[in-house]
Amino acid sequence: MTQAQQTITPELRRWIIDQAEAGCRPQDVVQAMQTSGWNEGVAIKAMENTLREHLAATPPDDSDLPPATPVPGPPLGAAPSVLQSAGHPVTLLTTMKHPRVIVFGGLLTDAECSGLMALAEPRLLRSETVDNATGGSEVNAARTSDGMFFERGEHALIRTIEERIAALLAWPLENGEGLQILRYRPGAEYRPHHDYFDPVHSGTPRILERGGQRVGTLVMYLNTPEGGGATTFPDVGLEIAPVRGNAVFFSYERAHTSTKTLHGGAPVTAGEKWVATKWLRQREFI
Ligand code: PD2
Ligand code: ZN
Repeated sequence: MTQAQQTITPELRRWIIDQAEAGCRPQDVVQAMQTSGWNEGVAIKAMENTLREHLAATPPDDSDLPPATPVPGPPLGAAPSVLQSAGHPVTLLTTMKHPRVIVFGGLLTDAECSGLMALAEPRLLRSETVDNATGGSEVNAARTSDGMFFERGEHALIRTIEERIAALLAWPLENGEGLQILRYRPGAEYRPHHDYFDPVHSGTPRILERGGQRVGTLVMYLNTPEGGGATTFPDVGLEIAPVRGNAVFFSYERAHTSTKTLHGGAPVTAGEKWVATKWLRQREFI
C-alpha cells in the first residue's frame, strides 16, 4: 500500500459523506475502503475525520423553523471597544453570538438615570404583561415589579435617549415601543420568559398589527441594586450584573426558542432595582 492510496482525496471525501447521508452503515463504508486497499484502522480514522469536519462546517438545519428576519444591532465586524452613538461614547463590555447578547457600558449618564427615575416614580403601578389570549394586559404573578410606560418622544430626555439607542442599534427610532420603567423592591423578580410574541397564542395577530414582531430588547440599568437582580439567560447560564448606566441588549431573528433568548430578572435581595426597557419592532410601532 502506497502513501498515495491512504490519502483522502476530494472524491473519496465526497463518497464517504454521500454514503453517510444515504444511511449506509459505517462498517460497510470501512469494508468498501478495505476492499480498495485501505488498512482497517486507518480507514476508520479517515471516515471519522471526514464526517466530523463535514458536520462542523455544515450550518444547523433550520428548515423547520419560521424564517429569520433582520434584527437591530451595532456593526461589530471591526471589533470596536467604543461606539459613538449620536455623540455619546458607549463601551462594549461583552458580546455573545448565540444568543446574540451585547453588554454596553456607560449607555446612560448618572443624571439621565436619575432623571428617568424621577419622571417615572409618580406614575408607577403594579406591572402588567400582555395577555396572550386577548392581546390586552393583565397583572402577572411572574413579574412582581412596579412599572410605567413613557410615550415615544414624551420629554427632551426621552428623545435624547431614544435617538442614542436608534444610532447605537442601527434601528429606526419609530420602530421602538415607548420606554418602559420597572422598579423591583426586595424579593421582586421577573421570571424567565421570551420577549417576542408567541405565534401560537390567539391574541398575537392583534399585537403584531402595531409594528410586527419584537426583534430586540435593550434593558438599561438605572441604579446598582445592593443585592441580586441580575438579568439571566438560563439557556446558556449567562448572568448580567445590573450596574447603573450599563445595559444589556439581545436580539431574536425569529419568534422561536431556538434563539436561546429566554431571560429573566433574578430576585432582588437587598435595596431596589430600576430598569428602563426599550423593545424594538420589525416596523414602525404605532
Ligand atoms: O429587569 C430585568 O433584568 C429584566 C429581565 C427580563 C427585564 C425584562 N426581562 C424586560 O423588561 O423584558
Ligand atoms: Zn424580558
